[in-house]
Amino acid sequence: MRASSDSRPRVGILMGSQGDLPKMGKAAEVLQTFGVPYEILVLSAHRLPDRVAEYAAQAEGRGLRVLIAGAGMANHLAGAIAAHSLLPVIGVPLSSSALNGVDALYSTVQMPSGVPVATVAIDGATNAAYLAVEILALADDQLKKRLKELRAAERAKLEAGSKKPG
Ligand code: RP5
Repeated sequence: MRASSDSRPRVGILMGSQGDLPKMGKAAEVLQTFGVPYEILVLSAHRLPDRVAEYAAQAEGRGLRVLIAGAGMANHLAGAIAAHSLLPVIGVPLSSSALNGVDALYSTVQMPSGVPVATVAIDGATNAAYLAVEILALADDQLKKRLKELRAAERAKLEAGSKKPG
């Protein structure tokens, strides 16, 4: 089920290395659940800087609305993407280093004023995707309805589990 009649990718999921796929693939799983068209690709801020700039500069014109960028170490892919685009950029610091992602967290979250990156938790690709869906839902009633249903279902599940026996 598509979130809109336009089938072009709405969310770009980017990662600094092919090795990041097991973590960043979780964002893709969430977007699939909501029927949000997405694309997923490897783009290293340091190894492919020209392609990062080109991708970010062209993303909005290609129909993308939110970009999710995950990288480990001090790759800082999300910041590099944000430098070249006015789309909302969600950064996912990844725990692929000896510092377990704290290095990536700091480099991703500490953006200079005016070039924001909405940073989620270390390895928080799932929440990055939920945040992307919430952003898209601002202009998509069907997505908003699905988000509300999901929250209600989770609430009901918790309430059922917290009922006193007998
Ligand atoms: C970062 O360095 C990548 O995002 C990855 O998490 C980490 C290691 O990358 P590889 O050296 O395995 O490509 O840039």
